[in-house]
Amino acid sequence: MRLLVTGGTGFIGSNFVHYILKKYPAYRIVNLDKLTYAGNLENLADIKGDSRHEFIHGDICDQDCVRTIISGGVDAVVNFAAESHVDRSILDSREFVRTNIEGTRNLLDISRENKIGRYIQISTDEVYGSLGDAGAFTENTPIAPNSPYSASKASADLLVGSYCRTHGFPAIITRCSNNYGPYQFPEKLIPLLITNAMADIPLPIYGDGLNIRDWIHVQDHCAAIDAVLHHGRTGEVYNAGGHEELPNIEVACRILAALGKDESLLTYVQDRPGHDRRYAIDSTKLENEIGWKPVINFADGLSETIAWYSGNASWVKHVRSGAYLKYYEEMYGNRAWERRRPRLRKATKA
Ligand code: NAD
Ligand code: TDX
Repeated sequence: MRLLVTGGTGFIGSNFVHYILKKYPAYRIVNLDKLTYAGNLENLADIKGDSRHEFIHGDICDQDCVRTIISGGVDAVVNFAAESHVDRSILDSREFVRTNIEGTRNLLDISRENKIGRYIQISTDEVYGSLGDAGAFTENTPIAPNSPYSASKASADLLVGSYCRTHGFPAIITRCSNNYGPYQFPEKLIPLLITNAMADIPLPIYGDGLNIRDWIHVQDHCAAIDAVLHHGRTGEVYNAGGHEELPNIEVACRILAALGKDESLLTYVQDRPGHDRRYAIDSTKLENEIGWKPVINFADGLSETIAWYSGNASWVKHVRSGAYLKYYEEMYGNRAWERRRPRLRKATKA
């Protein structure tokens, strides 16, 4: 099988490239990535020179580039390429609309033109919006995105669905909960907290710290995509979640404890506008139909992830420099800092 993986130098994409090459030694991967701030060839340094992996520096919105790759012979497309950070979409949504919507349309049209046999759109649980205290998102939950990021992902999902129904295009959508693990850019909660704690920098907690996310290790997400790629039904949506719901403050306290750091580093800051309160994913469909289920529990996955960041100081140093410091100042510099003790008792009960 020859796969086109887009966004394969980012966090989940690079983990997926590693996963596939290890599990399927005969597969070939073409990896198309624009190398935005989130793309990092260091994530693939260990497979440099592996002839099964070909990296192409390009944009999924570029018609000629995508057409040359796909018409050159591709069995399936797995589209990870995206602008992926909610906070950045609040500052400026233009690239989100361009890459996440127009880029997806370009991939769909050229895949269709070349009669690609399978197309996997990597979407997110955020398209469903925010949950109250009870229940979980199923594939039938109505789409109700709240951020420009999730609105752009939801738009792409609607386009993919329309190509399935109108053109009989063989696409499948996956919607996964919050990922964590090696190679995640430290703008996202877990790597930001780990790398700040390692450097004794305050840990910014939005709002009351009681927003809840359902954490899944990136290896489990890769296994879910593998399952859908090989056994999923065309035209379907599959949710994937970790069954590990935790309030943010609890995650932060666990990271501090694991690193032997003091909770005085916790710092509550101004909330994210439109901040979704709770996500939880019901993956019954994927579990019953294809037999996938997550196997890495959060306690083990988090300690392994902390060990990875601690053991990869040069990766962390390269990533947390230049443009990252500028971004950090813009995002956190003017956010009314308020140091106070965590409300862990309440958080644990939530
Ligand atoms: P990421 O930001 O780490 O990586 C995105 C990658 O896409 C980068 O390598 C970047 O260079 C590339 N890219 C951006 N614009 C491009 C363009 N126009 N053309 C080609 N490449 C481009 O993101 P991630 O966390 O790895 O997420 C990957 C996908 O999974 C995204 O579609 C995201 O919406 C989805 N997702 C992420 C999570 C999560 O928790 N991180 C959860 C569910 C779904
Ligand atoms: O500094 C922070 N402090 C904080 O309290 C950051 C960066 C985040 N948070 C909170 C906001 C959220 O409640 O932590 C939670 C997780 O935030 P993010 O890591 O930004 O993730 P989230 O907004 O939940 O979206 C993620 O999951 C779904 C990914 O970024 C998306 O790409 C994916 O689609």
